[in-house]
Amino acid sequence: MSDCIFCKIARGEIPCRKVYEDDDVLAFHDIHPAAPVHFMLVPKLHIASLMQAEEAHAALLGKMLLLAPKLAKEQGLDNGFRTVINTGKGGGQEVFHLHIHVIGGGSLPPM
Ligand code: IU
Repeated sequence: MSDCIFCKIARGEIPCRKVYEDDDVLAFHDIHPAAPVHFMLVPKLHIASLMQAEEAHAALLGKMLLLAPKLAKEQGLDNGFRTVINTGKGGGQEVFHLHIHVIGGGSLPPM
């Protein structure tokens, strides 16, 4: 989607603090971190939210989930981390391009 901010970041049109990139996925630090380490994994393909994810996206979603612990470890989160996917307005989603938050490095309150 041409006017989606995360699509623009994924295309390199808007700068980000990159954590990881391959042909399918970009990871970058959140501009308003909720903890000492807070980055997001986004698919380069525009999927508005988890509600719009389909069977055809299964491998992509699996790849993102498996990247989360790998990148978290690279960011120093040896002791664990939290993953969050806000979905839809009712789920607190603000940017309508699917993303997985990876948060850690401090003491997180129980959910
Ligand atoms: P949410 O799951 O849609 O609520 O989270 C969107 C996140 O995207 C939020 O934590 C923002 O700080 C973050 N973000 C960003 O890192 N860079 C941006 O240009 C924009 C939002 I817009």
